Amino acid sequence: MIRFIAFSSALVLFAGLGAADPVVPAEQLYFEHCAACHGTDRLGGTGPALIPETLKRMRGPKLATVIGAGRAATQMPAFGETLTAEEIAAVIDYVKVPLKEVPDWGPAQIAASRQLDPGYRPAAAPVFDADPMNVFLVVETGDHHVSVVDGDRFTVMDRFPTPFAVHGGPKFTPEGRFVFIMSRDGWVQKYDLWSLAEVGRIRAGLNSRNIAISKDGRYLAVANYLPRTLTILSTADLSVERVFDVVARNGEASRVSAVYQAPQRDSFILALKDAPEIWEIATDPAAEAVYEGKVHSYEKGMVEALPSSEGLFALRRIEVGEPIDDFFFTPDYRHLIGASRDGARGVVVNLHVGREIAELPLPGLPHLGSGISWFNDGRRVMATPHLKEARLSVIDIETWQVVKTIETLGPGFFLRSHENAAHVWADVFFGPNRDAVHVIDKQSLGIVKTLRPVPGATVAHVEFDRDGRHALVSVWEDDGAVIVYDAATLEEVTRLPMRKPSGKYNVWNKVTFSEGTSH
Ligand code: DHE
Repeated sequence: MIRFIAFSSALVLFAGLGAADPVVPAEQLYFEHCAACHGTDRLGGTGPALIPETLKRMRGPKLATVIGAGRAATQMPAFGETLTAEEIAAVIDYVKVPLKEVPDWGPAQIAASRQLDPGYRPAAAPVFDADPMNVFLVVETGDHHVSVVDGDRFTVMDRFPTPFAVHGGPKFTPEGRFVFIMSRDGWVQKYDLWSLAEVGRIRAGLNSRNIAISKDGRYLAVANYLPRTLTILSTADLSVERVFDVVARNGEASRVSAVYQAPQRDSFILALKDAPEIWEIATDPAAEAVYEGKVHSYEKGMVEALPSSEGLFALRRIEVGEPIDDFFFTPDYRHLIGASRDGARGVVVNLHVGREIAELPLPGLPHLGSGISWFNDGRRVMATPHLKEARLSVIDIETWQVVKTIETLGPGFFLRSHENAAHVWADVFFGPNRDAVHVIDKQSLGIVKTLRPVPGATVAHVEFDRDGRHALVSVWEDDGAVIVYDAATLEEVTRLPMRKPSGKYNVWNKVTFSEGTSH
């Protein structure tokens, strides 16, 4: 091994200081052992990107364990025999250093990453006899697969590999046939639920946040952290329709906190994470919004400034008091409730008039993206968990008052219900009671039962079937399970073994924008 001397302390490994052992720079270790799969630029290859933007968001085993012991069911080998503990620590320090430069990832690079499956043959009708609108997708984060589950018989109809580290909800075309799945490394995978087959994939960003599909199902918006862009893809063939540089009015480039479809408005709505702006992008070709700014248009050349215009992808900006990190929409998509990650208050933005109209006391990191709404005693309320406090806040969305604070056994991540269900299910994701899920009466707002599906094992995320008769709960462990409960009796019906299942998504509930689910 070569001895390097001019390297920053973060990148240099001193193996046995004072002894005769060689000093091996971490960069060299990276190139020798990691670059072949993770890329010389650390942006990923057959393995995921190794950059702080992705790594600091990963839950699960510590990096040292992954490097030392490998990752089961993946091509990640164990380096415990090849590298010393100090060498492993040095590689970890190395991959935690931000990239000096973010490479260009514009329309040309995105388009070049597109891979359509040559073996894909679209079926004329579903290749199974289950109700195609009552199918669930279960994201299994343990080995990066998705299981396709028949929502009546609770059997697995297909299990397919996904890109590494899928995050957020997959998005379905309006008729429920195709689904799009996004990974934190910016890959978007298209899967045909009728044919039970992958159609293709494309890397729409280098580090991405979430995706949204347009009302007509023709466009998919991908919210990116790296680069500072919003990519719009054609859902038909995954080609690039448009890449917006996300630049605020003040000229600052910004990450996108998240993007969602607003069905009644026929638009995408996104919030900028680094600037106090909300963007609305028309998905209706007849939209009257005014376009401002610069875009990349793949078909028309690299960068162009469109004239102030109306129509498809017209952009409207709404200025707010501070950047919004996490947000929720009222079911009519008239109001957005937003919160910044460090703040203790929420703001209500009226999207029609384009300004803040109210404030809400929401300390302890409300996780508004998990919010759901329902009717309580004739008034519409929404509820949100808090990532740092053991409680749920229930808010009247006409008066903007917190009507109830429900104390829980620990901070939770997700909430779920269904129009036909009497209860809200709330996991306790953090702390000593993370094996518990509370079942809360939608009218009395009291906890009626606390289930512990597998004592000691983390419980995360609930999803209902299309009729709201069953609630599916994830046991978020490597040898975990999805447990099906009768939503009325709260008794277990069956359990399906799964590899660290996280989100579950019912086609019907998603395409109909069920009020009990997040979108
Ligand atoms: Fe998520 C959805 C943000 C950490 C699992 N998460 C979302 C969405 C956002 C978000 C904006 C909505 C996207 C959508 O569905 O279109 N998540 C964040 C964070 O800011 C946070 C706290 C930090 C981060 O890592 O970025 C975070 N999320 C996590 C996790 O640690 C979880 C538990 C495991 C993981 O996969 O990383 C996790 N997030 C999920 C899941 C959904 C999700 C399962 C989809 C929920 C749904 O029902 O739609």
